[in-house]
Amino acid sequence: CSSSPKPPASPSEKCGVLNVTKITENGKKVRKNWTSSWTLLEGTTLLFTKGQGGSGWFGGQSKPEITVDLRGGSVDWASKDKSSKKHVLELKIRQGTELLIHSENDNVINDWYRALQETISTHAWE
Ligand code: I3S
Repeated sequence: CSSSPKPPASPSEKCGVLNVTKITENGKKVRKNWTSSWTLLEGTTLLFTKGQGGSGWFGGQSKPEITVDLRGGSVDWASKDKSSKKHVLELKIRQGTELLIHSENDNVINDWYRALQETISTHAWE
């Protein structure tokens, strides 16, 4: 989050490029559409924008494609039947929406797993 207006980043602020797809919306299964997305975690909000090649979305004209409130959600490693890829997280959020989040890099995805879990558990009672 180098272009963040308030460095240094707090633990609840994180960004990077991830592959993301919705798999369920309003409790209904939807067709996968893996998209490389610039991803920003800020507080309890997770935003995805279409891949910007790492330039970020501050100062860019791109608008968030998906905005997620993590409160009341859950994150876990996706089971094999959800994706054939390695390093995939399954994020369940309110209103019956499920996303898969993937990175080729296991350090990257492990960091995201920790950050998302920390955010969700910290705000579990809100
Ligand atoms: O769960 P699925 O249906 O096997 O997911 C795969 C498909 O979405 C596939 O696209 P099309 O079948 O729409 O062409 C994607 O290319 C694959 O990446 C999906 O599977 P993985 O296992 O990569 O999530």
